[in-house]
Amino acid sequence: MNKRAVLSATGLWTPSQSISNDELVTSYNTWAEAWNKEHAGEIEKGEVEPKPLSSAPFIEKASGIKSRYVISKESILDPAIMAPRIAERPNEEISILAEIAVNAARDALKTAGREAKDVDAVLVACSNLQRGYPAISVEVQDALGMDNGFGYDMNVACSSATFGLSTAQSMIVSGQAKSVLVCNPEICSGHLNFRDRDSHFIFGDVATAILVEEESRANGAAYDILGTKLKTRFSNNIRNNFGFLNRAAPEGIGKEDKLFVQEGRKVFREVVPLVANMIVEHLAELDLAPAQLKRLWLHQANLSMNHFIAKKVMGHEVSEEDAPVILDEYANTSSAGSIIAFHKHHEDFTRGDLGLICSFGAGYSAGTVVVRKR
Ligand code: CO8
Repeated sequence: MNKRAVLSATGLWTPSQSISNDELVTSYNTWAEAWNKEHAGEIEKGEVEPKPLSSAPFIEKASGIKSRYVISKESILDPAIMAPRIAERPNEEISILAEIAVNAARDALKTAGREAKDVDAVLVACSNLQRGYPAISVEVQDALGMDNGFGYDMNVACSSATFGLSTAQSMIVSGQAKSVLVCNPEICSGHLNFRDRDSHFIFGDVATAILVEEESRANGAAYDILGTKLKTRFSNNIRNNFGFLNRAAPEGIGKEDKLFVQEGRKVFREVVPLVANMIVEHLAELDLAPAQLKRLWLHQANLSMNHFIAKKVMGHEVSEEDAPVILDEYANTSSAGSIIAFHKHHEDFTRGDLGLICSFGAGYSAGTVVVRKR
């Protein structure tokens, strides 16, 4: 008989520094005004467009974001730099991505009352991997002190965590592993263009972890994983052309598309129906009605996007209790967003309560995971 998988615990690591919309906008506008002054002649001749100014009220109204946590605040806000500054580390030292993954992993293990030796596999599933090899997950495995098992890295952009959860579930069901740690270290500030007015406010840094175990190991705090559903559909509307072949291009590093770029409006329009339909389909496949769900832990990219999706699924306006928001404090943390929402808003669940974790983003990619409190 197939084994069954449970979500035993989640973990969270949050950077100590946070940037408010006002701070971010002051930095951007200082840079933009200086740039416009420097290029006044060309602007007057119509040779270049002036840099438009950003606005904190716009950011909050358009996205719901009020602040974001970052690893390197000072350099991001310095108009002369406007990027994180994270020093390279010697090979003998743990890499920053592995370090924050380990912090979140330890939090999840502690919550579940487990030790690293109880874990068979580590998946590092996130949007931006620090290097090609050795896999970050193998470094995490080593840093946690796991003597056995294996690890590999996965990237499905904002859906990395739900795809990772689904992979972990499959490993348990097939008998390949009894306990899998899925880590989502997201240093989004590394790939964000802080000089692009349309996207400079979108992302923050964080790490989450999810412990998925065989049912026989579960304690009372765990959640049955009733089902997972994954979907991808190719789109150029969210794209980042950074990669190892950049140095091979005769034209050099080239355009600003080696950082995050998106057509935000198109993403909004196309992803809302895709995700709402997917949730309804997934619930129907499990013989569940939307009204049976106590909570939607949705991807945290845009507040109105979540309102539209939740309303389409539930058939009525939803409260913050039905679909919690962490976007205001954390901004978009890519794959970690729905996991932070779950982590911070599940303690009131009692036996039998149903909820849905849902991600969506670049690819396009979307993942849904239906869970029931044991
Ligand atoms: N300040 C003031 N005005 C602004 C600003 C600003 N900062 N930005 C834009 N405006 C102006 C525009 O110029 C425009 O003016 P006009 O009407 O005169 O042309 C007006 O405001 C409206 O602009 P938009 O149409 O762009 O504004 P929207 O209301 O659409 O809001 C959003 C923009 C918030 C970006 C919104 O479209 C959105 O959130 N869309 C969904 C995006 C989304 O979900 N993306 C998912 C990406 S995440 C992902 O997949 C992970 C990728 C990997 C992570 C990598 C880490 C970096």
